[in-house]
Amino acid sequence: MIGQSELILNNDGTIFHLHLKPENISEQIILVGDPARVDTISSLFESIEFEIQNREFKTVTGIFNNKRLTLISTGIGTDNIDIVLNELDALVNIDLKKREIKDKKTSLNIVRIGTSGGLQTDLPVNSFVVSKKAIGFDGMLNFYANRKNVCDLSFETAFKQYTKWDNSLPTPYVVDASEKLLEKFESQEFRKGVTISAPGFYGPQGRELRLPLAVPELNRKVEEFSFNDLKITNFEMECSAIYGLSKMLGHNALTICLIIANRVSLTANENYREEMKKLIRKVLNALTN
Ligand code: R1P
Repeated sequence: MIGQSELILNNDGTIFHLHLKPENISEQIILVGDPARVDTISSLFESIEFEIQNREFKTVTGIFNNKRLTLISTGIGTDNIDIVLNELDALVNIDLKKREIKDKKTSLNIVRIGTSGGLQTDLPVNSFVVSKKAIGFDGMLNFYANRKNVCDLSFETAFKQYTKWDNSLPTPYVVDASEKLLEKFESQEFRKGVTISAPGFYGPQGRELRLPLAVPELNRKVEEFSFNDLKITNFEMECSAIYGLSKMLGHNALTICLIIANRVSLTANENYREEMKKLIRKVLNALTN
């Protein structure tokens, strides 16, 4: 039996942060960072069955293309992903009344639609990137036992060697996307890339405003690095933890991002919302057709 303090439930029986019961969610989950993006997506739904918000976690379950989908905003960062992934898994794989892990496990399909900064000159603003691999600069997965069983250790070693990784930073971890979900995005309009998830927007992604960086040459090395013909394409802040925890818990995960800034050409599209709507439609169609 899992203790009350370890799996906190609200008085109405919902799970602590997400405020959800098992029957409120579909097995097809779409994660976004921004709660407003949940509304943008749900405005395309044929019908809405359920809606709730607590803090930055806004959930809508409804029907698109005759398929039941659940949208959840995660807010920013891998620390929030730790909450969202563990609570989603508990909703399907733990009997909340008995506080016991179920014998029969359920696998969720978890797709993140995000915004991101490009790291290669041939990846212009408004491109769509599907993350084949995620590199976690956040360190979150290192808190779980046996994370090596789900990580690409040869990629990790090559990356650490090439960048002469500074061990005062969190140890980077590398996890692959779900092959099953990747197959739905084979079209050339989706660039297949490697995505770094950083534990911050400024220093951890090499942005220098008033504070100097601990490792000023890191972004240059990241841009140059390649391994088995794969280059690192983009920076965002959630993918690594989604891939890592999904693999450990037995779920399928994929991240697709709109590039809204290019860190090499120093360009950005602050008015990205129309492009985001195009990406949303493409992803919804790919998932439901
Ligand atoms: C930073 O501005 C936020 O935008 C990106 C980053 O991952 C981070 O969450 O994604 P979202 O637009 O999905 O939030």
